[in-house]
Amino acid sequence: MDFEKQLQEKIAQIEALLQAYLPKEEGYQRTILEAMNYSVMAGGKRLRPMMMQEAYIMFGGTSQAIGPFMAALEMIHTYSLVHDDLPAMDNDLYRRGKKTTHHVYGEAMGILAGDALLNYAYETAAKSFLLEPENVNIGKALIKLSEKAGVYGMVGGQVVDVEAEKKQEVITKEKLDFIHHNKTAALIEAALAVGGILSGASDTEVQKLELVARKIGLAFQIQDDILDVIGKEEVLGKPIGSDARNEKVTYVTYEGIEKSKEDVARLTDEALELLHSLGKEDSFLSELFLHLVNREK
Ligand code: GRG
Repeated sequence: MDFEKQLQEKIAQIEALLQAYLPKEEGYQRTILEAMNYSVMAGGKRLRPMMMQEAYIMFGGTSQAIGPFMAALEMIHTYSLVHDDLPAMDNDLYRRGKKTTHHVYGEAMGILAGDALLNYAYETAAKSFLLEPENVNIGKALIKLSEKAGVYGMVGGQVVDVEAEKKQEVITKEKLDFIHHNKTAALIEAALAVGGILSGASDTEVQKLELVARKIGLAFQIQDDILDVIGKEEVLGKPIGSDARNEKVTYVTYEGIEKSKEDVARLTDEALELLHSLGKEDSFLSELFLHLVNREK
């Protein structure tokens, strides 16, 4: 089967999984349940749960216990986007070609929808215990997921980013690396690491998976910065040029477009070499990484 067809099938499977775990829209708090479902089901590439599943399969995982973690990671990713779009942060009105959550439901519901998704993510991930009670790695996977999403991961990166932007600070390359590693790469690290942990990969293998993810995460962020300069709005589903408008220092500011493109390709090559060194069958994951180098959205 060709890659594009496989990709679409995997997206459809992940969306069915998400539907199964998302809440029913009922009760007095119905509005927040609708806002949660709207945010998660508004589209998106579903890369993080996809990567998690591939890492799980790579190390021989076969149980359904990965499902709750896949859904949880996409909920955490979605909450971060919902909060990032709020007036207090980027104040964006469109994402994935649709109105942002606060643009549809108002600011208060936007905040609450993010809070609700973050809580619901852990409620969902913990259901893995019910599916495979004998898997001693589920607790370890929960710790990894929460670390990568929290102050020593994505939230930490976002804090430094927001602070630098507010102060209009001339940001060093070192600080920019910190931001990218945490804000962007940390959830990709969570994806590969949790997949590996749940299927019983060794600590050394999990460390290698995290390094693969770190490189892919950085490449992904650089591509995001490139697309904000030369992307097509109708493909991206959001306006371009927001970094320049916000006078935001990005990887492209430091390195220029051409060097940035080279770095995306170099980091991807390094990640692939490391991935192959694990000695497992990884063909879809490799193809997915290569696909991301040329992504237009
Ligand atoms: C609010 C705690 C908090 C964190 C926000 C995710 C994030 C941190 C900010 C969003 C802005 C941004 C450029 C983040 C870098 C990571 C990134 C490119 C996210 C978009 O991920 P995609 O492209 O999104 O996988 P889709 O829409 O495909 O799911």
